[in-house]
Amino acid sequence: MRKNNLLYTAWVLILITGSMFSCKPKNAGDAVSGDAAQQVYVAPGKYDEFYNFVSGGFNGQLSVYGLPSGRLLKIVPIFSVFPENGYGYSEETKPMLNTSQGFVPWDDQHHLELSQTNGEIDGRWIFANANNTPRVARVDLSTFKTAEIIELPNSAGNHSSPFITENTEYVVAGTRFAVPMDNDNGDVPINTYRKNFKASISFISVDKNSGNMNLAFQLRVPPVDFDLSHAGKNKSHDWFFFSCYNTEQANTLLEVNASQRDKDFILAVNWKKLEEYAKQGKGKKEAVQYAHNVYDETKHMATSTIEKQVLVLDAKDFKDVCYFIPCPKSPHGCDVDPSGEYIVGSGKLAALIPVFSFDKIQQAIANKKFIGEYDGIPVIEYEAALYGEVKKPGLGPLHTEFDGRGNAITTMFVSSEIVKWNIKDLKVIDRQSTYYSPGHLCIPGGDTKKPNGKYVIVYNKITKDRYLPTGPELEQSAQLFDISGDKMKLLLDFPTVGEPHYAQAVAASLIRDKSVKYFDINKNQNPYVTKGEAESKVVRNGKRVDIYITQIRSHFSPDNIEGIKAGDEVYWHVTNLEQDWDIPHGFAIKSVPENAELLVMPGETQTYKWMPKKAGIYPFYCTDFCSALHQEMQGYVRVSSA
Ligand code: CUK
Ligand code: CUA
Repeated sequence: MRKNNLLYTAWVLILITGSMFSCKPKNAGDAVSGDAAQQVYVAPGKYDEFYNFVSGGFNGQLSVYGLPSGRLLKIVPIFSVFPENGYGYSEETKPMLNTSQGFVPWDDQHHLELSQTNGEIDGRWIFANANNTPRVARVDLSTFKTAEIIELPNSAGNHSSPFITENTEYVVAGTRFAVPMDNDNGDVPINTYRKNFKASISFISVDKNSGNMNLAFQLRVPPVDFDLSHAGKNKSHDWFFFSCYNTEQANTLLEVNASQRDKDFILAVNWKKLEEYAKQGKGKKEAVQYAHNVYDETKHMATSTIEKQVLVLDAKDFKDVCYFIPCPKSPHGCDVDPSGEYIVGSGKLAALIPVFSFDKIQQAIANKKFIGEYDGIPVIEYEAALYGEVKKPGLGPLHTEFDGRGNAITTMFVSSEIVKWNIKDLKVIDRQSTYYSPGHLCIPGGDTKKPNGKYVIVYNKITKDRYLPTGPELEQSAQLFDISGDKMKLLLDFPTVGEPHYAQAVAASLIRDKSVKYFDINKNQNPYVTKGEAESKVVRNGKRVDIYITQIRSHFSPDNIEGIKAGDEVYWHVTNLEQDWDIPHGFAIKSVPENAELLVMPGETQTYKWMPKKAGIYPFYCTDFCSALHQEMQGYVRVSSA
C-alpha cells in the first residue's frame, strides 16, 4: 500500500511538471469526473444559476451565456454593426457608432465590468471597452441593449479599460499606445517618442441614477503602455492600480526591446485626490473632439454629440497622486483581492507572481522610500511595497481572480493551466490543466468584495482538438471548473463567440426579474411612431417619402405601397404594435444593396432608409417567424421611373 502511494506521488509529480513545461498538454477529455454531467445539467425549461457576460474581442460584441450549462443566451451588439437585428443599420442605431472620425462599423472589445454599489455587483449596467477607436460603452441590463458610447480623446489603444471604482463613481480607461498629443498634422517624428509621446488615463464619471457617462478629466502620464487595471476596495477605495509594460519606452520591435528590463511598473493613482484637484479647477482645458452617443429608450432612438473640450491634469504636476511600483516582468493582469489589501501583478515573463501590500505602499509613500523618479513620477522601492512572491507558480501568469475564501486563481498562458494559491502564505494549493493557453478567467463577482467561489470559467486562446474540426479556424473554448472544494474540477467545455478576453458573471436573480419583456406602445416617443393601424400612412415631401408602417401578427399596414419614384429618399418607419413578450417582427426589402434587416421589438419603432435607384416591384416581408401565418406577413412596394 505504502509503495503504491509513493508510486502514485511520483506519477502525480511527473504529471504536474509535465503540464508545467509543455505548451500543449495532451487532450485529456476523459479527465472529467463521473458526476460532472449532473453538475452542469440544467433541465429543459429551467433557468441557469448565473449570467456569464463574455467580451467579444475582435467581433466587437458582448455575448451572454448561462452557467453552469454554457448555453449561449444572447449576443448584444456594442461596437460592431449587427445584421441580425439592424444595429448600426437602422436610422435609430447608426448614431451609436458615430465617432470624431465619422461612422465606425467595427471594433475590438476586450474587457467588461458590471456596475457595483459598495463593491458588490448591483446588476444595473455592464461597461465595455473598444480598443481600436478608443471608446467605452454602457449596456443596460434591463433591456440588454447598448445605452451609451463615449469616445476617448488623446487616446490610442484603449486596453486598460473599462474598470470601475467601488460605487461606480468612475469608469477608468488607460491607453496602450502612447501618442503625440498634438497629432493632427502628422509632424511629430516617431523617433521623438520619449519626448513627445504621452499616455493617458481617462476618468469617466457615471451618474448614480441614470448611468449617464461623462468624461470628467484625464491624467497625462509618461509614455508607458498600460495593460490592465483594477480599482482598490475597502481601505484602498481611493486608489486605482495599472500594470504597464514597455517602461523601456521602446517604439520599435517591442517584442525584444520592451522586454529588457527586469521590472516594469504598476502605477498607483489616488483618484480621489485627483478628483479633488479637478474640482478645484486645477489642470488645463484642452480643445479636442470626441463623440458622445446616447440611446434613449423612450424614443427608441440614439443621438450623437461631438464634444469639444477635456480637462487634463499632467501627472508630473501632481506628484502626490501618482506612484510607480516596480513589477517583474512585463506585467499583464493587475488584480486587487476582495479585502483591498493585496494587489497582484502578473508578469508574463516572470517565474513568480508578485503580491503588493496596500498598507506597505502607504508606509513607503509616507517614509519616502523612493528609488528615484521616472519622467517626474516617484518610483517606490520594490521591497518596500511588496507583500511577497508566489514562487514557481507556472509559466506565463496572465490574470487572477479571487474565490472569496482567501485564495487566488491565476491563468498560466505558457504552461496551459490554472493555479490556485493562498493569498496569505503565497503557497500553491492546486493546479489543473486547461485546453489550451488560457487568457482571462472569471469567478462570479471574482474581482469584487464578495466573490461567489462556486465556479471558475477559463477562456482559452487556442482550441485545437477540443471540438469537431471546422477547418483552420476554431472558436475559442471556455472551460468551467468547480472550485468549491480543495481541488478544482473540470466540468464542461463550451465554444464561444468572437475571442473572449475578460468576462463577468453574476447570480441570475440579480438581473432576471428586472428584464424588460416589451415596450409600452403608449410610452413610445419616437417622432415617427405609428400607434395604431388607422394612423399608418405614406407622406411625400419633395423627394423625401416617409412610410409610417405597422406590424402585428401577421400583416403590415399598409402592405401595398404605390407612388414611390426612383431617386426618392424613402424612410420606412416600422412600428411593432405587439404588446407581448418575445414577439419581434422583422423587416427586409428584396435585393436592397445598402441595408440589413430590422428586428423591431414589441412596442418599438425602427427606421430603415432606402434609396431606390431602379423602377420595379419590390416585395418586402417579415424576417422573424412570428406566427403560423408568418410566411404570409409580406407586401409590395412599386417604384416607378423618375
Ligand atoms: S487581455 Cu486578452 S487575455 Cu486584452 Cu485582457 Cu489578457
Ligand atoms: Cu412577423 Cu414574421
